[in-house]
Parts: sequence; structure tokens; C-alpha cells
Amino acid sequence: MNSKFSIYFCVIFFFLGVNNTIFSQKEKPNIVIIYVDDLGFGDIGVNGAIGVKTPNIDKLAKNGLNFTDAHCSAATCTPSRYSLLTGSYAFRNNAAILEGDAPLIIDVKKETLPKMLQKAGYKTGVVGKWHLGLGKGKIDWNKRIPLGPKEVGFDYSFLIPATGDRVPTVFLENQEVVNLDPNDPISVSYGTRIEGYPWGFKHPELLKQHTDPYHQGAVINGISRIGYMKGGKDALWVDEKIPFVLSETANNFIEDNKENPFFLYFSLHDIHQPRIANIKFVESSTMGPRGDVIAQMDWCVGQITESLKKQNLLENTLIIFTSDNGPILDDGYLDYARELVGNHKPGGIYRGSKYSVYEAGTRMPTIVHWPKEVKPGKSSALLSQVDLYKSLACLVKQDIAKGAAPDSQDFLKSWLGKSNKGREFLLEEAYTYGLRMGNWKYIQPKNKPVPNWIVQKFVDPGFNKKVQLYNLDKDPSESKNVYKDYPKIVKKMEKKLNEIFNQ
Ligand code: NG6
Ligand code: CA
Repeated sequence: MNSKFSIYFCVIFFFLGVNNTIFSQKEKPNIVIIYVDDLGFGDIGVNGAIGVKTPNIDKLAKNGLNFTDAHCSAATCTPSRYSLLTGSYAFRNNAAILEGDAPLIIDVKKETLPKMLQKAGYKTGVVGKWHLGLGKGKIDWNKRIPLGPKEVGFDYSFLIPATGDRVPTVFLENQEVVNLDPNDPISVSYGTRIEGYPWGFKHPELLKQHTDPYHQGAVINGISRIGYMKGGKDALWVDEKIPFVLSETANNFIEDNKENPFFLYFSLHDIHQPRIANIKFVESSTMGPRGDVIAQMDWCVGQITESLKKQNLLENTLIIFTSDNGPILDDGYLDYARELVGNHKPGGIYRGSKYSVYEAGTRMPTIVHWPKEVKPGKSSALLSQVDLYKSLACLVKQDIAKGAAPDSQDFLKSWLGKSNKGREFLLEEAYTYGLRMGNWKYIQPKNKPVPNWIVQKFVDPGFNKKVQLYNLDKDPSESKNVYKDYPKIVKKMEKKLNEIFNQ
């Protein structure tokens, strides 16, 4: 649909569907995306969690809409975040998990979700995990980093640059390292080992949690990370305090912007590894560190909703609570996630996990909460986060710039529970591709090499070598490959997938 038409439909929809057709600047809803890391469909109380309680999230679900078939665009972090912010499938830009010193992968000449919201008069902020790269080439961590959230459309940023398990383990505020002592400059390497913080493989006695061979670089705060680092001692974060720092920063952003509409992308470190819960949450679950950081993350969610309530903003704030990829038990650190999981099912009834093309890889816990407009309930609409860009553009009545958000479609009505219509086709990216068509799920074989550690630990052997078709109506856990029985469906879905690739 061309952009003239899409605006036309937005307008029609507004007259038919949403009451407040013309928002004044003051009436515009605030938008908060709470983006959890590695949280599985079954990890929240309302979706059947057994080993941990999530009262704050459950309350959001009770007063909002709980989605049962909403997806992130990919089964890993960087690709999903790329799609969320650009409205474009990750494969179009080869977006894959990035090292901690990788260049920015978003084209700053193009419009993004936050830039579109800026045009609509929103103040935009990102607090938390970034993992979309920074700068253009080699990063000088001792100066303002020239390319980052600002150039992507965020007025304010407070970041974990990549992941908790990658160096540098420092926060960046508006693209400068927080608390950096110029006499103790930072250097980072993902290649040659640099002297500085001791290396994990040489100093296991320093470790709070032992790790696999891939997390054996700089030991900082008793945790050995991917990559090597020197300097920046005063700037190092304390893992146990991250949830407090991020929640407080997010709340300050809310308070500073209470007089104007704002967009907050609150991107939590939890429940990614290293899972080092604050003492306040240790043993708050029956699942060890992985459960404890779920409880910790739930607390952060409560902090945000409390703060919105205190500012009298909760009623007219659209909160979208979701995750960037499916759950993972052991992902490098020996934190007993596998041993202690008990009967708790991180991915719910769905097959797979983070990294996997099966449903649990991308089917995310997803809650939309907006008391003013959204009636509490459940929705089974088949939705993708790649569509939030266009759907939110429709909400704030913004046209989308030419060339931006090529894969994003308007499903505002469905996100707000005014319709149950979902995508006709939905792409799932992992080490191979999956496609949904209603309740059919097709998996395409692919020859691309899969890293050894993925094959060894996380995926069923041969998962990317065979054609697969599942009927999720009858078989939601993808246990019976029925591709031989439905050659026409396979053909149709294969054709559609090729069309998506060639668009
Ligand atoms: C992988 C790391 C994993 C995790 C992941 C990123 C190895 C063997 N594993 O490369 O530990 O950091 O990257 O997770 O290096 S994500 O949620 O940001 O995609
Ligand atoms: Ca993730």
C-alpha cells in the first residue's frame, strides 16, 4: 500500500475505531516499550509460570491485553531490535548478534520509529540495552561516540552498549561514558588480548560464576566477559545494581517529560546473562538465578508503572511489554538454569528457545496496557513487532518517510484489541527462516553454516536441513512434520518466502 493510501486508512480507522480522533499535544498518549531480554512466553505468571511470581506484569495483563501469538522478528537480540526500530526485516541488512565494539547498523539517513515519533512531537528516550552498534569504525570510548541513539532519533540515551556479558561494562549517557576518569582511559578489544582486567581462563579463582570457553575474557566484578578491556575503573557498572540504575533513570526521564508526550524505549538487561540478581531478589524464586532475575525484572516493571501512576500518566500511556527473543537456560554461565527449572516451562507449550526457528524462539510474552483506550482481555491475533512502527505511526497520525519501514504493516486496531485480525504471513528469522500463514508453520531448509556452539547446545540436529510444515491448530508444539501431506501449502509458503526475500 502506498503511503497516501495508508494515511487515508489511518484517518478512516480513527473515525470508526478510536474515539479521540484529534489529539492535542497534551492528549497524545505517551508510549513506553518495556523490552525484556530473553524472556520466554511461559516466564510470566499469566502465561503459566510456575517457578517465579510476576505480580507487576500480571497486573498489567489483568488491566490490559495479553497476546498469545505476538512475535519478535527474530530469535536473537540485535535482529529483533533492528526490526523494531526500523520496520525492516533484519536479513535485509544482515543484522546478527554484534560484538561490543561493532559499528552502528542502523542507517542514520533513514527514518526510524523514534524519528517518526519526534516528527509527531514526542520527546524520545532509550534507557538500557542497545546492542545495535555504535560509531563508524573503531570506537574511542574516551570521547563522545559520534554515531548512536541520537542519530537514530533518541533525544536522550542511557545505555548498556551491547550486552551484560560483553565489554566495555560501562554505561553511556548521551554517548559518553558515565564517570570516566580521563587519567584512566578505556581500551577494548575483541581480537588481540590486551593486558588490563585479568582474563577468565587464567583466573578461574576470581569468578562468581564459571563459564563456557566463549566467556573467558576480562574478569570484571567477578564475572568473565566476552572481549578484553583495560581502564575505566571508576566507570564500571556493578551488575547487582543495574536494575536500580536503569529503573531510576527511566523514572527520571518520565518525570522530566511529564508535561509533554514522550516515547520511552526501556530496554532491560534482565533476564540476559550474567544473571546476577541483587540480594533483594536472591532466592525469590525456586529456579535459582534465572528465576530470581525474572522477579527482579518484574520489580522494574512495577517501578515504571508506579512512577507513571504517581505522575498521573498511567491512564493515557500506551505500555507495550514484550521481549526480544525466546528463553534460554544455559547460555554460557553456569548458573544452574537447566538443573533448577523443574516443571516451569520457559517457552510455554511451544517448541524451541532463543536461537531457534521453532515457535518459542519468537513467540513473545506480549501485553498492551492503555487504560484510556484498551479494554482488558486476551488476543490471539498473529502480530509481529516489525509492525509496531507503522501501527504507531497510524496512532499518532504521521506519514512514513519514503523508503522507511519497508516491512512494517498497520495493525493498530489489533494491537489495541479492536480487531482480532492478524498478519496473513509472518516471517520468523533465526539460523533458518520460518513463515507463519495463519496456523500453518513452514520452515525452510538453508545451507548457511550454523555456529558450532549453537548446534552443540541449542538446536535439534538437522533442523535447518529439511523442509518442515506444522499445523499449529492441532499441533502447537511442532512435533509432527506434515510437509508430505500438504504439498500445495508448502509450495505456497515457499513462494511467499521467496517473494519476501526478493522484495
Ligand atoms: C552469543 C553468546 C551468548 C549471548 C548472545 C547474545 C557465545 C557462545 N554466546 O554469541 O552468551 O551473549 O551472543 O544474546 O558467545 S542476545 O540476547 O544479545 O542475542
Ligand atoms: Ca536477547
